[in-house]
Amino acid sequence: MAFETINVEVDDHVALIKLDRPDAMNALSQQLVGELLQALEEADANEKVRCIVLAGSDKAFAAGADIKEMAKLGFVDVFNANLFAQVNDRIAAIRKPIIAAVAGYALGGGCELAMACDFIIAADTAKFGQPEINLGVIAGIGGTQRLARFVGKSKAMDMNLTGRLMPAEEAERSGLVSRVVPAKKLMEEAMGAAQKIAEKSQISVLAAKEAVNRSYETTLSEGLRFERSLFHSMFATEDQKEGMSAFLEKRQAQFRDK
Ligand code: CO8
Repeated sequence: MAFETINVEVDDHVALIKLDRPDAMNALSQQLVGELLQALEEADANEKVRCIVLAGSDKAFAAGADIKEMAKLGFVDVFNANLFAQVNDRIAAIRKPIIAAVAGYALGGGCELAMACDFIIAADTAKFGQPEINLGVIAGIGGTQRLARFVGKSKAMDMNLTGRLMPAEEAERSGLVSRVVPAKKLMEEAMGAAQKIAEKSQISVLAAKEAVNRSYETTLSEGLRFERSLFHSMFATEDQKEGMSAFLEKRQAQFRDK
């Protein structure tokens, strides 16, 4: 199916999904959210794809849910439609890594979407925020929960209560993003990181993602047990033999995802 609000390209084992509503700062309309979830699921199911990069434009990763669409809704509408309820679950079910490449505004649902990815690489122009408080509502898909885990209570409260924007440099310092690069280098950096991931054994990539994500869902002792079981299971793979032999033989590993 051709998409109208996003663009998808698959090249060299990386699926690049770009949000594309330039007239609305990539606001997350229902159509865009539906297309995005479908594209993520198709990339996850595509054997050629080993890593996914999610990006917006130079001006905006996404300026949040579409306020024009939401303004007319009442409680019964959003409750019955279970508005945005699927977003977290369907993104969490994607097994391949998703890198958010953020330039410009990542606000409200845009910031939450970036946080639902596995890590965020930001341009020095990026601005993160949970400004829902200015609209008489609160964050709806993780802005009070994930943000507090990533940047701590004080900054999460500050952002959710005042609606202030956090610049890229502060976001890196606070642990919200993994790297900040000059805006013109953003896509090169994100695609380079995706290529690096694509070269690894997919078995260990999926296991590492699952293990890190488990740390946000469970106690430390349960998480450590989960990690150890996965670590032990890696020794049943051919890629473990290949990776360790290649190191000892001082050559590049040729992983076969077996
Ligand atoms: N929804 C709809 N349209 C938007 C949105 C939005 N969130 N953001 C910007 N636009 C539109 C503007 O209305 C404008 O359209 P038009 O030209 O037709 O008037 C166009 O984009 C350009 O915007 P501005 O003229 O405002 O551009 P500026 O450079 O002056 O400002 C800002 C850019 C700072 C991004 C500003 O547009 C802004 O503050 N936008 C709203 C940010 C916001 O409040 N976001 C939170 C929305 S609520 C939310 O996200 C709840 C999350 C629920 C979960 C979502 C899951 C997917």
